[in-house]
Amino acid sequence: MRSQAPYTAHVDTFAADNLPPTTFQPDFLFDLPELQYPERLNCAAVLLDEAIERGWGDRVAFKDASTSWTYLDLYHRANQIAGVLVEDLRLVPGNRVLLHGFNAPMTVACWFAILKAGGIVVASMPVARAKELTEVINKAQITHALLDARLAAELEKALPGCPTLSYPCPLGTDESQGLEARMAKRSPTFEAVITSAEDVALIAFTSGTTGTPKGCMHFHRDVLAICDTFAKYVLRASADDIFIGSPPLAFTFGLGGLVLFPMRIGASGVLLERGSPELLRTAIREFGATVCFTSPTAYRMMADRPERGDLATLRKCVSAGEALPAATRQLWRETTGIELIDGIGATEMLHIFISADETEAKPGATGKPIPGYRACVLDPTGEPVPPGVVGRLAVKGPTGCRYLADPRQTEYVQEGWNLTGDAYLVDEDGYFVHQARTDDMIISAGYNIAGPEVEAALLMHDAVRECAVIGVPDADRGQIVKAYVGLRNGITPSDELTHELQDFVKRTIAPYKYPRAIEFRTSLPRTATGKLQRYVLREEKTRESTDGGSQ
Ligand code: 3UK
Repeated sequence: MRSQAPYTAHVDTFAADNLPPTTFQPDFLFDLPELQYPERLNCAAVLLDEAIERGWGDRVAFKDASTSWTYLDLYHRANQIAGVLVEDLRLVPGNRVLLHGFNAPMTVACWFAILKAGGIVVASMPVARAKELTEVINKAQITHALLDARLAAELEKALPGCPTLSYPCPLGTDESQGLEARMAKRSPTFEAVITSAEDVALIAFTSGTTGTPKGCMHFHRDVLAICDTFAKYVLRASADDIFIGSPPLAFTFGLGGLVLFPMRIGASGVLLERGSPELLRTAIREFGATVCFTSPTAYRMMADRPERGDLATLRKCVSAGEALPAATRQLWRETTGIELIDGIGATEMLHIFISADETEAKPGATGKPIPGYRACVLDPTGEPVPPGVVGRLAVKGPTGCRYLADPRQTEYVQEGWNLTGDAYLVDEDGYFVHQARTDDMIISAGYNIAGPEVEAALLMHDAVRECAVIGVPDADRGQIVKAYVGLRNGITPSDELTHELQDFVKRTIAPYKYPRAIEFRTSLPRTATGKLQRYVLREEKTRESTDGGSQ
């Protein structure tokens, strides 16, 4: 019998050709009724064209400092850009398109245009440098680029090393070859390419702490699945909500929270070019935002001396990217009256898979597997551990890890489970409690110590603004716990303060976990998405000891 190849709209089959073999892919679960998607589906048409069909055309879709677009405005622009991609830039379904811009309505229009035209979106952070862009472009064999003209210099540096990229097109310029000039000649209607639900829609690159970045491939149906699980069951926002947040759209946390979730329900999103905690706090008031997506650190900083009324419009606040310390949860509740919705997500999983809404939240715990997902904690041999025992977090659901041509697939996916690289335990109530990234566990004198637990304790002290805890080599103990501490404004480092912080930790958690070394820093190394880079501190330490040894 001849087996029939599955339907695809992709003429350029690069993405499908580079999917991991089925045996290396995770199991996928579609238990929920809302996850029964049709075989043919274009997620951009569902989110945008169907919004118009539903009569949402006059509602505000996106705002930024200077623009306010209705759904109809967004629809017309996305269609014109799709026309430019196909007619001017010869895009063929399945081509990869780099989207290199700030969080802005125009970036969202480009995102929809690429998908409506059957292309695959590869979004990059505005802060990406030529080296990072080159890696991404070559890895994903990118043919087209839509980029903010202000970021053109960096891409130009990358271009000589990127033979596949033939069609870069700048936006935000009055050049005749620029996107806006080309759009003016294109129709505001565009028939979306009828993709398969299993055609690749996005290749999202991991923020990557070590090694070359990994491209995570997500299908058209995956984009809807995150709206129909986390957003529908945990966030439970409404059409009147105004979403806001700091994560870049190139980070899937931001894409979901600021674009996909509001659009799935006809709500609106505020897009900020720069999302520092101060700017975010001011923008929340200016735009009357009601739903916020940002990192634990940003919540902590926003709670620091807000002006009266600053955060008053907020209704729901989602924290992800890093573990949420209990002190930050408490501070946010005291400042705003809002119980944070913590959720662990990953680029490989597209969005959040363990969380708890504001009524179920438990301080210090992330939550439980959200509807549509299953999770467990495994020992080194792959067997589930009993409650209370720390092991490796394993998860499966409607989304999962499919690396673009990467041998690390077999590290992330084992026996059908996605292994996120996090150490977790499940407590007596069935809540999943984050311990550390598996590589951030510290082993000191035979004890396992999770760096983030020590950080959470330090953050309860009034003097501490931010901190990072790592294990550093020690002749007697193998490793000792070392804390790098940033102090709040007006507080100066001293030996007394070191002792006070050490005693404070000893009183707060099991005393053997206290930081034997403390170093004060004015800032800590973070990724473009705001995550602490503990490995940078570890490397610094290794360099110091090798340099020291050679003297
Ligand atoms: C860590 C957390 C404890 C964890 C992300 C929401 O962060 C996202 O994706 P990344 O690929 O990183 C994944 C890793 O980050 N992490 C994320 N959230 C939490 N640790 N508590 C949390 N709440 O180590 C995870 O493996 O950058 C987050 C939505 C989409 C995302 N891509």
